[in-house]
Amino acid sequence: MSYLGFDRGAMRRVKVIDSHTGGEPTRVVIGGGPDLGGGSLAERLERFKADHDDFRSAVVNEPRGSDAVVGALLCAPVDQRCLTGVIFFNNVGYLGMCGHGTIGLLATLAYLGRIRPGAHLVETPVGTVEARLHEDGSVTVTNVPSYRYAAAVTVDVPGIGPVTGDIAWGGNWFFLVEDHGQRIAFDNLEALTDYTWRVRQALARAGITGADGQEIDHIELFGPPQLAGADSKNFVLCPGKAYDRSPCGTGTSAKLACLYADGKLKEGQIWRQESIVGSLFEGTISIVNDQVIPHIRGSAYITAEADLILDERDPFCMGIRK
Ligand code: PYC
Repeated sequence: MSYLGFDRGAMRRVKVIDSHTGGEPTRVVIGGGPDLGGGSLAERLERFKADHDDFRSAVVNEPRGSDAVVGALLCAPVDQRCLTGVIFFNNVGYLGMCGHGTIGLLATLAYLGRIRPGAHLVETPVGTVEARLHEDGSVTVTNVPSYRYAAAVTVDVPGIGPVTGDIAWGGNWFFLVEDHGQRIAFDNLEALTDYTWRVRQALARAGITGADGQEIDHIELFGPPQLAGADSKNFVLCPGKAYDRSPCGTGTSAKLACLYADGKLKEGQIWRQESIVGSLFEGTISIVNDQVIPHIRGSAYITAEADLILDERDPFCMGIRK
């Protein structure tokens, strides 16, 4: 029925559940997403990029979302032992893995009554991870093998000077900097964003990459913790220039791999990573076949259950693109 041009039945609806993990939002698409066909998650990610990038923007960008929102599209898994497959995306593109997003995904599926406490396998474009839902609602993500790719790499950053950091993989590529002279504090967000954005651009200009020439699109700074019991506080710049409100699951995985490589973290030892907004992840590692396997524990809370409306007459129907 059409009323003032609104034909509710004809409008495209996307069913989503919103949550936040340590302050960082996740929007899980549980209905109305594009059909990406078959094949591996990595192949379906390529189809998502090529044919449905406007859907990504519609779900996470303004006016429906914000720069901080990470979207999660549920996909049928290839490996039938897996609970689901998932492709994570953000304001400018796609993520290999997402730690806070996986915690949000498990909380979402628990909220929907689709899972019980216990271990569940989740397929991502960069590998299968395990996510354990605990009785108290918290989630431990056992991430993909993580490693330090290069230690003490120096890049010359215009307006700053030489900056030295480690390049590490935690499901995404990170440049991790300890010695930066910045104050890691919530009232210093603008300066932290400016500093890390300059570092990221300088890395790209200098051709400094992760393995196989992959772009380093996350920059992570560390400083002293403020929370009692925490080991460190971080600031993480995400690919689309938003900062991670959570301690960043893949970033904490990269940090654990570097600590292990430096002999500063043993198997089973707990590392408590505080985020820039004061939320906390607990991380440990196990060593399997000489590989560092990070385990990241955190909690997510549901914030909304909604239908996104995609009205073709809306000039910003597919979001305001970056
Ligand atoms: O938790 O891995 C993470 C993450 C990546 C980008 C934002 N959050």
